Amino acid sequence: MTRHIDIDAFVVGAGVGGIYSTYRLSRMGLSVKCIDMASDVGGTWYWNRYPGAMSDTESYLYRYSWDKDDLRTYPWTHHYVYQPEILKYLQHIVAKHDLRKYMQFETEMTSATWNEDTGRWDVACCSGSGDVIVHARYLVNSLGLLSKVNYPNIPGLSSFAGDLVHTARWPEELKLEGKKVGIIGNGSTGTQVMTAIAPIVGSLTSFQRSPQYSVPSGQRPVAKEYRDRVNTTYDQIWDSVWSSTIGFGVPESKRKTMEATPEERQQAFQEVWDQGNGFRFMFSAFGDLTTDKQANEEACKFIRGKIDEMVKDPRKAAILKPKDLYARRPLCDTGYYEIFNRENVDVVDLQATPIEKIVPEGIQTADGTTHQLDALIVATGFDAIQGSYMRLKITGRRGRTIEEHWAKGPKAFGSIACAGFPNMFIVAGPQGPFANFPPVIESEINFIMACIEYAERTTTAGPRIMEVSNKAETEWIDLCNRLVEGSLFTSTASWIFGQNIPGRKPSTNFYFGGLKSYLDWVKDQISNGFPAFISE
Ligand code: NA7
Repeated sequence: MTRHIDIDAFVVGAGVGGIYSTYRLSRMGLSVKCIDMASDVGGTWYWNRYPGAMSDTESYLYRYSWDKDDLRTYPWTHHYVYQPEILKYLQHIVAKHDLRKYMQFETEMTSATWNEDTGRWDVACCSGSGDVIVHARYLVNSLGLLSKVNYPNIPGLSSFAGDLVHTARWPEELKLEGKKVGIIGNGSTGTQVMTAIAPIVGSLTSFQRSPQYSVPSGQRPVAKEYRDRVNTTYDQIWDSVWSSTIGFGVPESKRKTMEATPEERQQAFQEVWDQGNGFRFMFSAFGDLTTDKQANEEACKFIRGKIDEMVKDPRKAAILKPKDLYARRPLCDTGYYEIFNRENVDVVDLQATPIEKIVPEGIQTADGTTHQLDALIVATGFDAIQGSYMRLKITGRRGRTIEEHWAKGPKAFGSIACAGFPNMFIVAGPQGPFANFPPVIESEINFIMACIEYAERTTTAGPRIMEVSNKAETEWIDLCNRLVEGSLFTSTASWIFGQNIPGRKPSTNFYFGGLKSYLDWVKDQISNGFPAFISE
């Protein structure tokens, strides 16, 4: 029998965004429930358990800013946090703030329908303990930006007789020691997993479609003096994040690359290379690598030179060196290129010899070779942003579904609300700031909570509705489209513009105006009484 539950706010997803949303809504005094398909909290960090999984944001910023006491007291061991440590941190926050009592796991939202009569969302959920319809005034979707797994569409994939594993669904019992391992995908995930497993596998072959630029992360244990320094300057650190463009705690240079002499350029690139961190390399030495082609090519030359120095075998080095621009999500690593100096690690250039098909014993490439494998890892990423939403039936006003609303590409006003979907909010939706995720997620949730507080405050009787107008939504998308003009990121095909999914038209999925300007814009929206929302 289907149960019915009436609550004020329903949160879907118990990752970084769902946890903070649940915290805020419960502290607002609303009745709240949070569900997740997983068996515990963590979101991305619950699912991505592959060896070497880590954040590439400095540890002191890969956490919530709002628990000041916790910032100064909770331990972390390295400059970058590994997945098990992040998961533990999230579990700790949930326990510390007693949020588990609002949460239910192994429960999936299957549909959500706006009910015009009641002014509520009717949300259908299923779990092992039966089906439930939740009637909620506010629906907060925190399904994750990178959660719908993308499997490559390669003939014969399912015929593979060995272990076939996607990095985002890593089985804990998988043993790779001594095995012949192949991997498809060398993005941020692929490079991490390859670096971690190279020393333990029998052989590792990277089937590489597009080579990647990566710089050292500078991963190392955290010294006491460093932690003390962070603790005493934490307020300033967060202030600088909120007033920055990318929110990674690295300096953001305005210096023009081509105004420096060749020697100065070399020195500036070397300094950020030595300090480590992909975002530092891209944004701290010079301020125009993502907008000026000539400047960008200087950075490419520098990194290619490093690859030549690091990779001893010229054949491997030639395959590993990208030829296109340095204009994807910047990567950093803990010795990625160096693993190719090992005899048990090789790279196959799929541009020269594409994969023909997968056969039970391995991968067959166009040159007729069958690469024998015991295990095949697919590190092929996600159907980012819209992927998580398109598989659900979310129906707003007049029976219009989110699929219809997003037919020409995903869109959300300020990344948080869609026209025709009253009182529905999205965390880390389309057109959010292209910046460090934890501060972005917090910023968006703070905006969502301001909307909900406003609705709760301004209407005492009847349904409390916050519904963004079509006009405001369109203006936001137009702004995002204008901001992306001139960015070199548009020249490379990646998940950032939805181009990693075959057949998908590119769309502007991020707000490239920077975190500070997003926050200033949110402040204006709030202080002007939410002009983008239709008043009833
Ligand atoms: P990404 O960044 O989307 O990388 C996926 C990788 O998989 C990339 O190297 C792709 O090559 C490769 N790929 C995808 N499909 C294929 C096929 N069919 N054949 C060969 N190679 C393929 O995913 P990640 O998980 O690494 O990272 C996603 C984000 O998660 C990351 O930015 C972090 O923020 C966390 P391509 O470049 O498309 O040629």
